[in-house]
Amino acid sequence: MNARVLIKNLAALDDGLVSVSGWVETVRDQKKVQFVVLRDESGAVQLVNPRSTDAEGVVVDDEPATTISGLSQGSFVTVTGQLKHDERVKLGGIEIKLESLDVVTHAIPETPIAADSSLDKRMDWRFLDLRQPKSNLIFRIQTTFEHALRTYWIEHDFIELHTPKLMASASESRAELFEVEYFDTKAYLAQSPQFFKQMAQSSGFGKIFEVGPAFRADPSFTSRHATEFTSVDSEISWIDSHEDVMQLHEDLLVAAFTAVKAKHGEEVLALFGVEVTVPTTPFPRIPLAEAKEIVKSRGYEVPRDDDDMDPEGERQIAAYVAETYGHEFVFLTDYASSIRPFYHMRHEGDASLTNSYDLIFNGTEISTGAQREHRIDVLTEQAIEKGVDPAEIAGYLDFFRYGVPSHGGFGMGLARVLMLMLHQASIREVTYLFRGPTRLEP
Ligand code: AMO
Repeated sequence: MNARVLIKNLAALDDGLVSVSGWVETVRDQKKVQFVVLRDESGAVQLVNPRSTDAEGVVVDDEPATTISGLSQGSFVTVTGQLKHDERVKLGGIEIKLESLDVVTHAIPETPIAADSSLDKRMDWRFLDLRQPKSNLIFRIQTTFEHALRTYWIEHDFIELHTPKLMASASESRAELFEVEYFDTKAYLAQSPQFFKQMAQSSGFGKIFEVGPAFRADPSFTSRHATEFTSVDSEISWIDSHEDVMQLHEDLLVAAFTAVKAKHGEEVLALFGVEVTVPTTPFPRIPLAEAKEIVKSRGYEVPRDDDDMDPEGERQIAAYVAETYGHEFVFLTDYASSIRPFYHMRHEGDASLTNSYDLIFNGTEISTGAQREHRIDVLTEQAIEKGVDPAEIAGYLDFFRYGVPSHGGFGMGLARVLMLMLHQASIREVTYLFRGPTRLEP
């Protein structure tokens, strides 16, 4: 038997006998000839089966014609046949004239979802929804994106970590914390690898990264929040300020966007109508207070003066940056201490501001980064000021008592980046299996 060929590789082959496997997308069962469009993970191809006739010219029911007549959409099959290049064939200029067709599994003919089904319905049947070429492309892009980040980290001597997701205390804040039974006690699901990526600095690891799950008991139903998401984290020692973290962050994104554009740029344009743009460095940097003024001058006032940028403010500042600098990214820097966690280092000489940033991409936050406070006395004071009981985070505070270098890092939501890169309306579209307040299945 011929070895299986991926459909995308057929075009490069000479005419001759081939074997392909995949699922049935459409069947056109005509009187004199049958057409099947077969799809696999790499593309689609037309199969053609001219019906046989008897001596009087009457069509006879032979194989594989009978099987094709009963073939339901979605069934998985293996076929062999003669590959033929023919410019007249719309689908890729090739077709396969069938010699045999084996049905591996029959699909129930009535598919539960259609192209116009609601997002929620599609998510109920995610395994079928993912058969769409667009979904398949999203996860190939994600693979390339992560691979490019990892290549950058490895080439720059970073160490990969897998920090535990079962924790004895909160890792970000007491809000949005999942509590789980843990034998005779309680454990919490990690909201971020924050504490343990900082621990690696105290351990003398220098530069680290982690790509792993993070959990937030966030009851909201926005398009950009999930209760479980993949967090892309990195942390580096010996920095002078958050500027060093921002430089690392933009270099990583340039590497990842370059790889995605090179490998998938044409397909993204064809399927999503989106041009992948490799960002130029340095990305624009705007202190938060100034960004709020800019947004105000555009006619939108961010509610409450001491608060974070809200989603509309993020969209407005992104529009300003796009118009002024032609850039899709902007670092908003120097957030007020009042809205940042206790572990962010504050400005020397102005404790009201932090050495921190948020990264906005196409109008939505994708990341938070900061220089960390590494001086144990200042860190403890800041914790107390924020209402964090030092006794509760005693293990974390110990990391700073036995020597630790200056350091900083960032956390970035993987799905947010993909959603904004591909101009998708929700992270549900770019998450393999979304988890939200009312979704635990499939
Ligand atoms: P922060 O809480 O801002 O910072 O989270 C970092 C990034 O993670 C993503 N994110 C989410 N994505 C989907 N659903 C959610 N519920 C969700 N929450 C957060 C966002 C966000 O920008 N420890 C710090 C990072 C650091 O300083 O290193 C932290 O977790 O893209």
